[in-house]
Amino acid sequence: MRKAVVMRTRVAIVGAGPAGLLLSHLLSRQGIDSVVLEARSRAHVEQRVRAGVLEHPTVELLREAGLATRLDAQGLPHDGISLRFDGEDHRIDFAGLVGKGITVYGQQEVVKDLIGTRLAAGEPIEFEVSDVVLDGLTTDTPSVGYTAADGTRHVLECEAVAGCDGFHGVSRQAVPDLRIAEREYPFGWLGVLAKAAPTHDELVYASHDNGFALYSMRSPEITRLYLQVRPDADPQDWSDARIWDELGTRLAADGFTLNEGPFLERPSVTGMRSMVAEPMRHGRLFLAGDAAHIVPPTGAKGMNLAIADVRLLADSLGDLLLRTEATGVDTYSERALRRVWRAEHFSWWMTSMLHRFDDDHPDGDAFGRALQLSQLRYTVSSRAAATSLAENYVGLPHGAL
Ligand code: RFL
Ligand code: PHB
Repeated sequence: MRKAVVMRTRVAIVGAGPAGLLLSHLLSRQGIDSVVLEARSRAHVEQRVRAGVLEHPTVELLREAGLATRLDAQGLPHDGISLRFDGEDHRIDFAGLVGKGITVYGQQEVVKDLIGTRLAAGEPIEFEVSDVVLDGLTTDTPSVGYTAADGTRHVLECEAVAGCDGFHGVSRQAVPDLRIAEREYPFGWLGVLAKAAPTHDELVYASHDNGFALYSMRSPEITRLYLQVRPDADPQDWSDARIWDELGTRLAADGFTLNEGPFLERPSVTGMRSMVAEPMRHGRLFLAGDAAHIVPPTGAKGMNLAIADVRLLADSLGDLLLRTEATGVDTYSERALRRVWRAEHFSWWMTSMLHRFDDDHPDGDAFGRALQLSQLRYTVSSRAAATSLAENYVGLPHGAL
């Protein structure tokens, strides 16, 4: 066998999603070099349509880190959302309740901004790597082996490894005695991106007897829509006409019209789960983002949590690698998990309140439905309850918990 090419960096980062890319940027601003290893191609990671909502603290961080030129020009600031039920809209006025808002800006745009910034600074990203193997994690000199796109084997020697490789990555498996808490939901989301001008300025979360629907957008020309479907639903069973028809039914409200338009990509179905893996650290390996936790998308928290994790991690690694101060890394998992569990609760709560459970599900009986409706009515009519939703949705300040 040919010998592996040995290289050195301070931090090896596995995964070029929002977590891995932002971590490399925040480290580089502290003068700490890192190498990002990504299994997929650049085109793939830049085109993957995912999250769309940036919390207030996420936007602040991206601005502070010098990453917000396009975000400030093209992001859509929103001051509230609507909860729609019984055919009526109930606005949650974020600005009035908590004095902050959110910004609608696609995750893949954040990813493009991060990749562009990194490459412009001459800091490479290794795309299309395979067979990633983590080694020596309980020593001060861990390493990451991988096969590069050209088939050559490499070993990256480093001082810390960041597992930012998402839910399907390899890093989580490298933590022994991992405790996993999880919940699967009996639904999925069918998501579509339509070339159609949004007819409503803010997101609409609609609870309907046929199931949940979400009205979102990406730009003044593009609408993003989701329908609750069965978790095993086959997108082939959902013709364009059926999707528009169902969206029209679930989103119906006085004075609301839905602009239809061609889909920009094939509709896809995402299953919904909650998962938290603890601890988020093993020796010199640190997990961040979807590698350590998953939330159902109803609270719009996944990417925001990934970003909150790496902010903590970048500061903690700075302390360790520049000042030989280990308190930050020693408490990273515990501090990150406080925000993770808050987001888990909020996402579970929004999901349980808004989705339709099947009749034979324990929460789908008459009692369960009446509780959902009662919670919706309370949330939109009590200032205290609406404020709690608003505070969680716009995002608690980093470090608040
Ligand atoms: P990512 O984005 O999955 O990135 C992980 C990267 O690691 C790569 N990878 C590997 N690389 C090297 N070697 C290996 N062995 C590897 N295995 C995997 C992968 O190719 C990938 O590039 O994780 P990260 O960075 O932690 O970011 C998390 C977010 O992507 C995720 O939480 C959000 O997209 C979730 N999410 C939402 N989050 C929000 O904050 N607001 C939203 O409005 C929102 N809506 C959503 C969502 C996710 C959705 N889907 C499709 C799951 C809506 C949907 C429909
Ligand atoms: C989106 O625009 O993709 C989006 C918005 C809010 C969510 C989930 C997804 O809760």
